[in-house]
Amino acid sequence: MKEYTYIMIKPDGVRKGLTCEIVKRIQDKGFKIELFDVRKLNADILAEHYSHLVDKPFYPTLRDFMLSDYVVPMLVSGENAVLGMRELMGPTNSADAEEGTIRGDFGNKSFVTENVIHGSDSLENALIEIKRFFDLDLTQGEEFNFNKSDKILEFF
Ligand code: IDP
Ligand code: MG
Repeated sequence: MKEYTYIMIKPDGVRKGLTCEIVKRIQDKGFKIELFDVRKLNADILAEHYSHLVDKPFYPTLRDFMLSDYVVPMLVSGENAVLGMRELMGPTNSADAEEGTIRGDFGNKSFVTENVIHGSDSLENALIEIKRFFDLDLTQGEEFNFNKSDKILEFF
């Protein structure tokens, strides 16, 4: 089934100049980047995005990191895109991530927060995150005709 997932290069990935390398890895795996953006997040959208973590002691560190620089939100599609992207990324802690995964190759192995990339963890959350970051109402498995020029005008 054609799936949609929400991917976001985090500030450490942008600062390390990894945007093109990550885009290439996503495309080489056969996925399509439907929408691509560069922007700074604000505290409100981040607290929504990480609502499962706002009460954790490390949340202020995570928030300051995520707001520290530009991020690259992407809407990615393809067969098995949600799980396939999680595999390409590797596990949350870069120290546990295998070589050849994005986090394994580029994440900070001494600091779990700096793991370069976000990817939705379920089909349902992917749609919620796509709505949150791109204001699009998608359905998994359905074709959608993306009007890229509209989105570019909307977000820049
Ligand atoms: P995920 O990004 O692999 O889905 P989540 O548990 O949703 O992992 O956590 C979101 C992000 O919060 C992680 O990618 C990482 O940047 C940060 N994070 C998760 N757990 C910790 C922790 O124990 N200490 C510090 N930062 C963490
Ligand atoms: Mg997560």
